[in-house]
Amino acid sequence: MLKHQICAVLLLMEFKVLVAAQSSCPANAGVPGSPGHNGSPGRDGRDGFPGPNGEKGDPGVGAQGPPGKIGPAGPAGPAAPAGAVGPKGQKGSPGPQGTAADINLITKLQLDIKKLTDRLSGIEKASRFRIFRNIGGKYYVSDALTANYNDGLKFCANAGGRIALPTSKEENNLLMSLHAVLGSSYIMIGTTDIQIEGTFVDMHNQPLTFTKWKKNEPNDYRGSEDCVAILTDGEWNDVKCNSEWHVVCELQM
Ligand SMILES: [Ca+2]
Ligand SMILES: [Ca+2]
Repeated sequence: MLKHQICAVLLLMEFKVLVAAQSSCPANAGVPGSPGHNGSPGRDGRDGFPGPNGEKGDPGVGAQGPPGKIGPAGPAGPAAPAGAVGPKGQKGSPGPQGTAADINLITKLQLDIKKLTDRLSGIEKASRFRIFRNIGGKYYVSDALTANYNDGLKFCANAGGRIALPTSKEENNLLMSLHAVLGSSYIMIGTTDIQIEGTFVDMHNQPLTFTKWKKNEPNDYRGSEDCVAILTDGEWNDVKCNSEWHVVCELQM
């Protein structure tokens, strides 16, 4: 044990002597050692920050491309304002005289146009009535009016016609057929013997060319039958002019 304590004291003394010697006595520089070997390369560094924008480049000089497709039509523009009416032109020179054939053709066309116009006018008049039937060149028309002879005359004259008067079996049958439509028993027809008893005439005071008298008619019953009506079977009877019967007018085409 003592041995160890002595050794420790000696070591401590040696250390103090060494320190005192280093701090108070300059030592001689030693010989430099030889350079060491190069170390191995270091690891890659991190990416740096982005640099500033460069200057704007010069414009390109590429070749012109082909024309594009035609685009869709645009909306219509506003209408141009109407121009002022120009001055009246001079009268032209007369044309060459037409040939006789031309004149005949024009005359014929004018007549055809008049016929068509008259026919159209007649159809228009007939169509205003509730009932209208065509036969040949005439229309029988009616609004189912009942009236005495004088009022019937006025009614048909105002319609542009006259009281119906059949001038053939066909016309008589057509007029007779209107009984079913009118619900009538007597239809007045346009003939009288007012001027000369026993002589029946039409609206133009002309003798009748067609009649369909019932047996024993006209009888001028009690001397007071000067007008005529057609019965449901198509036969005729003379009747009083102030009696009111269905009126049918005829319109000539
Ligand atoms: Ca009579
Ligand atoms: Ca009679």
